[in-house]
Amino acid sequence: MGSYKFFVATLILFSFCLFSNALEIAHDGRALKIDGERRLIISGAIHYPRSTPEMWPSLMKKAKEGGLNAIETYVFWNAHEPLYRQYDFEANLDLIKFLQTIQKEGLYAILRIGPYVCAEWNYGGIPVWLKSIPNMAFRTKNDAFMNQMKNFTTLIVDKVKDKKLFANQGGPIIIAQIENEYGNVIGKYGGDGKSYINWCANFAESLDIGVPWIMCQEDDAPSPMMNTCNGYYCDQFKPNNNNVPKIWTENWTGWYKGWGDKNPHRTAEDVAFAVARFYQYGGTVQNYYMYHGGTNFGRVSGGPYISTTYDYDAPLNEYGEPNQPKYGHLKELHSHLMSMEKILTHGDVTNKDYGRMMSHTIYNYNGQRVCFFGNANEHDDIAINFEGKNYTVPAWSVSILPDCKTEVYNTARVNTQTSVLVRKLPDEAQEKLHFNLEWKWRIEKFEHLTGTHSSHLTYANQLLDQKLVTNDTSDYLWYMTSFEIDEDDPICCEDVNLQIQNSGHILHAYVNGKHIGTKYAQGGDYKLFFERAAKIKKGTNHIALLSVTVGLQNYGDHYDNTHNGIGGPVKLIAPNSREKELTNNKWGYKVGLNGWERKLFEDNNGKSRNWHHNVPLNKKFVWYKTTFKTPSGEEPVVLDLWGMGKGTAWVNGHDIGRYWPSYLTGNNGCSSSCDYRGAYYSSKCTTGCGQSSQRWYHVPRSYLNKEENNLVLFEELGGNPSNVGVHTVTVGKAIGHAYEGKSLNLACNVGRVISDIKFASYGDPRNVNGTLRKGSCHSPKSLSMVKHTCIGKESCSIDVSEQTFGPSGCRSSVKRKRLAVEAVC
Ligand SMILES: *[C@@H]1O[C@H](CO)[C@@H](O)[C@H](O)[C@H]1NC(C)=O
Ligand SMILES: *[C@@H]1O[C@H](CO)[C@@H](O)[C@H](O)[C@H]1NC(C)=O
Ligand SMILES: *[C@@H]1O[C@H](CO)[C@@H](O)[C@H](O)[C@H]1NC(C)=O
Ligand SMILES: *[C@@H]1O[C@H](CO)[C@@H](O)[C@H](O)[C@H]1NC(C)=O
Ligand SMILES: CC(=O)N[C@H]1CO[C@H](CO)[C@@H](O)[C@@H]1O
Repeated sequence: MGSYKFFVATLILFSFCLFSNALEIAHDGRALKIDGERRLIISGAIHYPRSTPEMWPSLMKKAKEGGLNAIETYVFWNAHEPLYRQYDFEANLDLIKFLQTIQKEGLYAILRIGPYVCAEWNYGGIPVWLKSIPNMAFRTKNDAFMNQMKNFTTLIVDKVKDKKLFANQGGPIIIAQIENEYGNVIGKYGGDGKSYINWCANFAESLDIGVPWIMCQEDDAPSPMMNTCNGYYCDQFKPNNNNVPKIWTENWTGWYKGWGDKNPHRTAEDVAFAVARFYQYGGTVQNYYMYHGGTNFGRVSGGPYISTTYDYDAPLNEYGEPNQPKYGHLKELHSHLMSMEKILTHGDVTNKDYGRMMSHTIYNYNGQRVCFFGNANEHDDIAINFEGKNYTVPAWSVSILPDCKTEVYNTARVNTQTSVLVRKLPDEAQEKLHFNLEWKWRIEKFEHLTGTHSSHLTYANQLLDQKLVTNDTSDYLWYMTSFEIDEDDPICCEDVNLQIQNSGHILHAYVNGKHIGTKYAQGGDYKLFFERAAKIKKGTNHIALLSVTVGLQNYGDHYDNTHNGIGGPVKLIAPNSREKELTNNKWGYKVGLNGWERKLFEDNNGKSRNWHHNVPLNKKFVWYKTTFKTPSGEEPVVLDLWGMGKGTAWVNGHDIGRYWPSYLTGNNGCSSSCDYRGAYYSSKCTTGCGQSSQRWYHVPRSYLNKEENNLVLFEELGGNPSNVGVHTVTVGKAIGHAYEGKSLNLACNVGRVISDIKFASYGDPRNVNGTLRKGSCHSPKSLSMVKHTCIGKESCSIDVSEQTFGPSGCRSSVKRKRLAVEAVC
């Protein structure tokens, strides 16, 4: 009895402890203070709708293993409230579950509510239906907008409070954000911009969330809002107030990609340099944008023209696997920074400038010192003498010396392997199951090509903005009109040109039931000019224009007013320049396509008798379907859509996003070598010239059935499905590099072993255009030693030293011997 009572008492006490871990979040000019303690915050952005709930626990685990202590996300209003007061918080929109997953992993959360988010997200995250509210103007002193913003923001804050997810309630959220990068556009809104941002601050404060609010990229953020920095480098940033620490909310780890764009790549050395410099110069809170970029499923990508992959060259790749060496190189940096947390947040700071962009910073706390040696010179390695010892700091790098004597980390010396990913058929023996898929097809039925009289249509005597007609429920909108031509008509009955100004992003034009042309915007100009020959006849003529959007504008001042669809004028022009203008004709509007309405992408929809064999090639507006077997194992699954034109793909009814593999990148501007030195810009170090801008499409494992899956494609431009295949993504080779005194760790994907060592050299190996070569010296035992240690293992670790390899014969001018290895997985 007695012991039973004791047990109950401990249980109660224990649960009391669990629920009373409320944290007090404050800040001073130095750092965020959690329960009175100044802390370093190393955070990474992961957007919940860009992955699946099944992926979240592993993403959080890897983030934590990668040395983060916080996860940041935006909140996506138009995903949660697609229609007025109709909400969606299910599946990958389950914000609460996402925050709870963060909490379970023992991480903090940063909640950027916005609700304007930019984020390459459709329409910057604001629902299009707001536009149908009278007198609406976005992101300025406008009652209609402020009321809706208030309604949604309050809903989110209440939901989050309800589940006790703010830190002062015992939850993970330590910082929240209102608005987003408003400082970039405020000038364009005049005095109303200033009033609006003050209103945002007061409104946010009134929500009484118990943790600090930030406004990123907003120089004159009204107190107590904290201003923060976004950019590739933020070491020179000064907050809006002496009481605000130096916070970096968007450290761009790479860059996003649009249709037609090459693959962006920001080196591990350069990201590490930017981060180390930020902490060298007193920064204490930073967030990687993105830590995991993920996938733009469905129609969520903005832009326009943002691709379906949102990989971002982030530390975790699109599939949630480490992007090596970036992940590992930053992990090492984080562990050093965290080990110096107390000193960095409390120490007295002294700086010394050596000239030529070389500086050192010493933090001294009660006699304990840490040193940063920073060399921002793009060209020269610089040698300094510090307290009687010589140090060489490579160009564009920061060295960290936790005791001011021994360098433990340099941002330019990467000790993590480079993993080269390959996509392969899951099992060569099963090639048939994953490659030679058996396709059926049916045509998308067009009903209004030669007649617009239907009660289902909307009519107007003008050309309407596409998104206002569709409320953005579809990419597709038909604009249709008819007109009579009699013999006296000045343009009667010859070959004419149909000329359409300002349509975009894609236009398919039909005259009297006949397709006369398709055109899509390219090269960043989304206002298409369309002109094609057409035949006009006596009597009634019909024009049907199918206008297609590829993601709505998400950035810029007054971006919400960007016109979509056909802007006009629309004219017929006869060879002798006589014209007929149709701009103010009676136009009928039909939203969406039939196959969508009938949900042909869902499993058992569409009677099988309507699906045919003998698939046509290069035919526009075709639905294709097939089935495929689930690849065994755990490796990420992708569809290879090479051969297809443009459209949408569904797996078991899940919309995996728009596809456009036929959109190729430009031929120029790529190079096989990439110099990490010098400031990064988004076109630096790009790869994939002259190739499909996105060939591979992620299919999350949780979308797959146990054995067989349905795949449906809607093809809009014309393609050939015979190349389509189901592949898995795995590490194909691992290229490792480590300096004397460190160890070299190599690993394949979990479950795969290292099958061969192609190259190994202990000495001063070189990397020549991506190929490893022996340098001036080399231990002859290198290859056999590494083979012996690694082949047949999932991972291996080798100490880089003469003890392991024997003499290398290197001259003393080789300051730092190293080991380079190429392993085949
Ligand atoms: C768009 O949504 C708004 C808000 O629900 C509604 O008032 C409006 O009628 C819708 N527009 C169309 C064309 O459906
Ligand atoms: C949001 O608006 C709806 C009515 O449209 C109202 O019922 C609800 O209370 C509002 N929510 C807030 C938090 O103001
Ligand atoms: C450090 O470098 C200076 C200048 O290059 C050199 O004269 C000196 O001998 C070096 N000291 C040590 C300890 O290597
Ligand atoms: C490396 O590549 C560049 C350009 O691709 C080429 O000019 C150069 O000759 C290559 N260097 C070697 C050593 O192959
Ligand atoms: C000013 C600017 O370009 N901001 C961008 C920073 O990066 C994020 C993510 O890519 C974008 O959403 C912002 O527009």
